[in-house]
Amino acid sequence: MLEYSMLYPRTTPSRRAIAMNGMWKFHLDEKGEGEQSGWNDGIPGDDMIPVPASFQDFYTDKDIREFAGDVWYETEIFVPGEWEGKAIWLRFGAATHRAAVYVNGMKLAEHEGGFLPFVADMTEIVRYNANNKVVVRVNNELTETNIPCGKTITLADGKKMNKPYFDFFNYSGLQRTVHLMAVPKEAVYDFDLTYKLCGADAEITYSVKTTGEHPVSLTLYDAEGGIAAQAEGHEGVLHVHDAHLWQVRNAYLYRLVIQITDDTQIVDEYEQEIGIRTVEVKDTQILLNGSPVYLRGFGKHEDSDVVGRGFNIGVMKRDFELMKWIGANSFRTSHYPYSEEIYQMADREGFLIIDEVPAVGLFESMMNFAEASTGKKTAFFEKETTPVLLKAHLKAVEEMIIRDKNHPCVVAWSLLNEPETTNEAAVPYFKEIFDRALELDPQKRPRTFALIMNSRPDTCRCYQFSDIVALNRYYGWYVSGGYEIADAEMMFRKEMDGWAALNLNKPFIFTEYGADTLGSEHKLPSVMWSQEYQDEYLKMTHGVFDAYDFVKGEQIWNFADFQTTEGILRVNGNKKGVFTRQRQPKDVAYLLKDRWESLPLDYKK
Ligand code: BDP
Repeated sequence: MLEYSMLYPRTTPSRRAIAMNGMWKFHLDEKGEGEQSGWNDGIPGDDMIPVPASFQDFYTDKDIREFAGDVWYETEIFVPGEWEGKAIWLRFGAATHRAAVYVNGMKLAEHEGGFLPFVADMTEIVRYNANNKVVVRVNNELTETNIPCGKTITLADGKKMNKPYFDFFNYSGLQRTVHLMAVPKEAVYDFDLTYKLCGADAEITYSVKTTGEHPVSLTLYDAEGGIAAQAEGHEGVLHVHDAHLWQVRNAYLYRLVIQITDDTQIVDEYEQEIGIRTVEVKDTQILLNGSPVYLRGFGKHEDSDVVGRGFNIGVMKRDFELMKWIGANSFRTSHYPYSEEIYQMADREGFLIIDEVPAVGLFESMMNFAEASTGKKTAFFEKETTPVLLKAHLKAVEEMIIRDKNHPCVVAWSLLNEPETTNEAAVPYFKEIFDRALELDPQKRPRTFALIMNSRPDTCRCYQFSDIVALNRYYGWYVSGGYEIADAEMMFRKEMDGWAALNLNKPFIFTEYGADTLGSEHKLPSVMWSQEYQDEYLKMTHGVFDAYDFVKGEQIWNFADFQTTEGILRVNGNKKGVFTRQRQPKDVAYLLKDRWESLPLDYKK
């Protein structure tokens, strides 16, 4: 059990939640002196930046953009006197990658992992009817003992630099909303829901965890506000007559209200929109409410101009409009759990989400040769530090599943992206992660991970853990691109024949395929990087998907161009977007729109 509740902050008759968005004081800790110099009582300087946002892209100084180390934030928050008697929390949507929180000078919380929420409980030290000083130290250094993996090096001039083992810019800071919350001391802590469809009716089996002993009651309201079902007790069943199901791109949301009451009054009330739907894998099918679905959509990033990975409500809206326009029905939250508001929107819009934990960069590379001097290659999962990494990874899986389990949009868990799988040492590591996910999820949603190119039918030792086998494949881009594309297709089909021969009787999906393309380039006949080549590449790739019945989904890499570390393989970022970073279509968007609008939802049923 986590030491704090993961429930999304809401104002209800018994609760208060105030978003602390705005300008916060900000200071880089270049010398790593903040802790000793008492910055917990107040940070130096008078610079201010917006929260939520990544700090990197506001400044014109490259040393700031590339900064590795501690950055400090400070703000003041007024706590109303009428909140006395409640628990007072600061709830961080995320702090990337680790943080310490101080209120009125006192350290109240520390959290590791940059993409999931945590709470600092300030009840004991709060000053009511007064301003309280909030200081946050955020550290953005990459390590091999936390996810996502990378390392931090020191340059000859003494400056530190992050070296990600992954292909997205190491944006960091307070990138999601911080809330001030007042919650009753006896409160709803968590709840689980599982669904069963019985003809036209539905049964919702629930269990509610509270922090006290008073009785619990649940009321389910339909979209018109009518009462659809009621139940009493910490555990039980809500019987919904003539249930409206939550369907792909046709969402129906009920409002679940959970109350704790004593003889005279409501002790706590929490509410959340929920959708009635089942999800399961049967043979090679992915079934939603018992009917086959073929996934079409994207691997995405939280990434946009100026605010970087900061949650941007306008960009979120634009992205959903583009996904609807192009005929998508799903996306993967590559490569980390996204802001909670994005899942709320997917719940309303009926998009299916493959929810991914930030386990990326878990791969052997030239940088990771632990025993390089001896010439002996150590596989990624047999390092001395592997147990520490596993612990951080398990904790992220726990936080993600507890945070997201009640969203109807979440239909699968992606537990790693492109890990090393060809060495036997990966097997026990995978087993722990996959077992834990199954144990934590009341709905037992399918689990998956994205297989890198060299994890093939003959080399991968971990595909058996997946309920849905997810492939990231770049035949015609990283392998035999350009005029060699016919060879690429042959190799691709050969690999797919290899999977077919294994007869796994599981659905396969493509969680990545794509070609870097500059929105500025046209060339006839095509060359790699031109829009014409992106079209050609997709036509070849889709032809292969269509030839294998067990392929039950395609999520192209990437929805939009996104920022990466600079280097000779990246032209100011990764350009595999179907849309530019400014969210305008490349040619290929029209090709995808034609295809996706013509594919039936139950394609290859
Ligand atoms: C895969 C990664 C993804 C990269 C992509 C690419 O999963 O993060 O951005 O390839 O190379 O390796 O474009």
